Amino acid sequence: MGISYGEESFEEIGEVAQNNLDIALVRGGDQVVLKEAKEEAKPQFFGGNTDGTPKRTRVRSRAMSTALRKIFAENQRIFIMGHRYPDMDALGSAFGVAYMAMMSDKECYIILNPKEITADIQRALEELKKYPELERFVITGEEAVNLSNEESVLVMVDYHKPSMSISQAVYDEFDKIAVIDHHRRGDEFPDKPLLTYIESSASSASELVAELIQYRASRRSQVPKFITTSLLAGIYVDTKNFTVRTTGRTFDIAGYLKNQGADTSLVQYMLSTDLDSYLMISELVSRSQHFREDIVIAAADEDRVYDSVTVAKAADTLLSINGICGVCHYETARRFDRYQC
Ligand SMILES: [Mn+2]
Repeated sequence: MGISYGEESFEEIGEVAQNNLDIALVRGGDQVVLKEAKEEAKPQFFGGNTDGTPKRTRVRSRAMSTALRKIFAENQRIFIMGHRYPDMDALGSAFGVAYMAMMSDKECYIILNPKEITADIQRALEELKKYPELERFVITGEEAVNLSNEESVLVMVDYHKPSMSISQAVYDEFDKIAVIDHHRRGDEFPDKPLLTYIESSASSASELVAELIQYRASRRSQVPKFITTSLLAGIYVDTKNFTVRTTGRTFDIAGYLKNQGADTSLVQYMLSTDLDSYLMISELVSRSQHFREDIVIAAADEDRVYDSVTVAKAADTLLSINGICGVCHYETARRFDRYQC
């Protein structure tokens, strides 16, 4: 909750209350932030972690790295799952977590649904074939349910809403759960997770996970090239090539990944567009119409389904056109009940 009061206008008090709510979310939720609507007022925190600071700190990331290591030490099998139709950020962060499990000498598994693979993930999986020792981590939801035991933990990466899980059966199977995400926390959330690392100021889950790896890495251990490259690709997609949500820390960690052997031309390849999807993107772009001078809407046919990557790329293409500052894909907006403007 975010609460404010004072002698300012309702609008200003409302703004401070909203801001307080944001602070509560950044701090991990489960708390109330109260602050009077005037410049010099200090916020008060109730519940959650009372003496935490609202800013993202390296101390916190180091603490998370240690906490995760402890959770891994207490378990035998580490299962990692992203959101449905995973993108490179979900896959990159999943492999990053898998690397940490490897450093703890644990068995680890990454859950993917072969029926929900987009073109960029397909290219990454092709590349993965060159790394048989990593490829064997990838399993289906059914396999995960069979493999899970008392000493198993599930790490959710790049999402936190249970209903967005690649496999609902896998989510239901676990009561020990850790969450690593960069999306603003919503209402729907797992019950009593062992660890919650939600940092909405981070560009991507890959950025968060790469930082966790950085704190654990020793000079002896070389992070496999596939993993550093996937993490970097995750940062690329979520920041649209370092143009949005990018902070100094994003560049810091990108530099670290590059020094660890990340291959930028491979990133380019993984994120490239093939002719079929290029044609679908063009199809959407060609159907766009001005809604206002600076906003266009691309409305698809009622019965035509585009995957989210295609939709996002079409929106990016339209946004790169001079004078356009908002793009709205009608079907997406209707289905997900939100506008990507
Ligand atoms: Mn992401």
